[in-house]
Amino acid sequence: SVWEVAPGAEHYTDITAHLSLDGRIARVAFNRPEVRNAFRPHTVDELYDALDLARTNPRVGVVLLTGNGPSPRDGGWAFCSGGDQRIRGRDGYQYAAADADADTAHTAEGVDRARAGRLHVLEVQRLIRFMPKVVIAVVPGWAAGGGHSLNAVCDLTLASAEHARFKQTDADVGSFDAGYGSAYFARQVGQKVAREIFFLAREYDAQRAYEIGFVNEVVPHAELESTAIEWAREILGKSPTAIRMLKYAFNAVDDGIVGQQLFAGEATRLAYGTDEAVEGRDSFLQKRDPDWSPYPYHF
Ligand code: 1HA
Repeated sequence: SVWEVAPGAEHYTDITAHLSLDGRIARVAFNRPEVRNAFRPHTVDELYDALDLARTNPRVGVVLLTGNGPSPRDGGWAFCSGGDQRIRGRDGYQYAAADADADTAHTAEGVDRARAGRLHVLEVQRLIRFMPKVVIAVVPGWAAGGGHSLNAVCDLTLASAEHARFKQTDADVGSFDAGYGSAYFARQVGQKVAREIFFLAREYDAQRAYEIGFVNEVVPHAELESTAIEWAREILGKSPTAIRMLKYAFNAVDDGIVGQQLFAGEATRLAYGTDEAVEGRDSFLQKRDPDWSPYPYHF
């Protein structure tokens, strides 16, 4: 195999996390194929943890987000079908009670009422959006509801020709992702099509999604993962700083001051590398006036 289990990932139950043998590509996968990779709060906790480990690992340059499959129950494939509707409460998605048994863990009786309902997949969306690395959605099957939104926030998408399906079910189930899942998604595909996708909640196959513009390439199912690795390797051949600045440049226009802040942080890092900034620091530490004379006002 090209993968080894990522350090810290051994205890995950709802996802898997791997690193390529050279440590430069992370593969994070939903691992609840029997429910089309729906997420419960615990899934989201693990996802956040794995993605943050990838973010803070200086060797990792590209992250693949995908879904394991097929379902042992019916052979169906999924990227992610969004929030697990069985444990959705009136204040969000519920943690299972510690003493819930297998039969009640996914029912109203099995929830931990001491812990508030969660909508923290939005924090995962922000982590994907804000991390200075390319995140590729590798879509082997269904991307529905909140899974569709996760696809929207990833930088690139590769989809299985045979099995990938996209459907925005939010309005069917009385939910709405009014941020990246819809408003930003409309930036990708245009307003009319985005409104169609949300208001009608129809099903779109990989080819149609490619034509609309939210899939980068339609790939034979058997080659999906190897193609994702090829794309990752190509990106790893580029300058890390250029990729980082470009991702933040693409984000900034839609992300307001937070987008500017992230881009600006990288600009600050670049500035810190200059002799001019070193002079600013040194003059302070040496309690003398700074000498800016070597640094012209560029035009
Ligand atoms: O919108 C948000 C948020 C917005 C703001 C802030 C936070 C948010 C957090 C989450 C969400 C959402 O994700 S709302 C949208 C929730 N998701 C859905 O409405 C999708 C529900 N699933 C489906 O529509 C379909 O299952 C499917 C189109 C993905 C696949 O259809 P298919 O191939 O016909 O399979 P199906 O038989 O329906 O599913 C296989 C099994 O997986 C079923 O289990 P069974 O009844 O046989 O025991 C099915 O119930 C289960 N399953 C699928 N998706 C979910 C699920 N179980 C729980 N939750 C699911 N999401």
